[in-house]
Amino acid sequence: MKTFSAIALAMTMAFAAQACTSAPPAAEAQVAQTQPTPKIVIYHAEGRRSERVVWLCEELGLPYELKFRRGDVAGSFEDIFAVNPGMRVAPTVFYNDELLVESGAILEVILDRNGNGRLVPPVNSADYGLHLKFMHFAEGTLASDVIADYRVARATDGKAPRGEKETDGQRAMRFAEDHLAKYPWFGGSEFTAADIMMVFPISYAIRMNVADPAKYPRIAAWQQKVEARPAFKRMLAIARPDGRVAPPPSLTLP
Ligand SMILES: N[C@@H](CCC(=O)N[C@@H](CS)C(=O)NCC(=O)O)C(=O)O
Repeated sequence: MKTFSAIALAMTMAFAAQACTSAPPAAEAQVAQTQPTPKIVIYHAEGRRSERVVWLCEELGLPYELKFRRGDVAGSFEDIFAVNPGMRVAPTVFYNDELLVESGAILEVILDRNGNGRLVPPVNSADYGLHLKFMHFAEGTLASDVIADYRVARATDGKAPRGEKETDGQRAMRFAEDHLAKYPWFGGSEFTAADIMMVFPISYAIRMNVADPAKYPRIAAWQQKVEARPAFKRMLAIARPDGRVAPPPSLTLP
């Protein structure tokens, strides 16, 4: 099985070398004090939700091993099936010997055990409720509604929905846009793991033409901010080195 290890990449790519060692020393020391550094193995497919776990580890400066077949999404999924036959899904993650699925839950496990308070607002703050809302909204509402819109369109005329009546996915995008009128980040005043969760369904909605980007200028500005983060760029270089591989086709614009 051909695999790619973030650690191996870090040895050969100058910027990746920075990637795996770029957390502030103080933060790394804190992680070491709270929990022993785990062995995290991320089963990944390029352009898929497993990028969230890579990005989180990069933000936290946690070491991880990344397994995927470069340029071969179907092959990457075969490797996932071999270790997780009950649920062939990306991300599939081993945290030491625990097999984890469901990206939001995986992020929460890592944050609870090794985050040392980073990327989550204090539990008693007003931001905490916002953060948790969008941690769950990302998959529970936005991703499911946007993907349902996409599938309905693909099963019918293949056209981007651009009628006056909002689709469920567009309604969810508007809800996110309205939130950003009041707060700079999905978790309130600071960048949190909720922002990591929101990137996939938002970029899917825009890329697949489910939603018209002109209607969501705050989302567009937020996307620029998150994509400018050094940890996001490191994630792209490591987990999506050749850009998107085998992306599904976008809906046809009118
Ligand atoms: N809610 C799950 C969704 C995971 C999911 O559906 N992942 C996609 C890739 S983005 C997948 O593995 N699809 C199966 C396939 O393409 O065969 C999560 O957030 O982890």
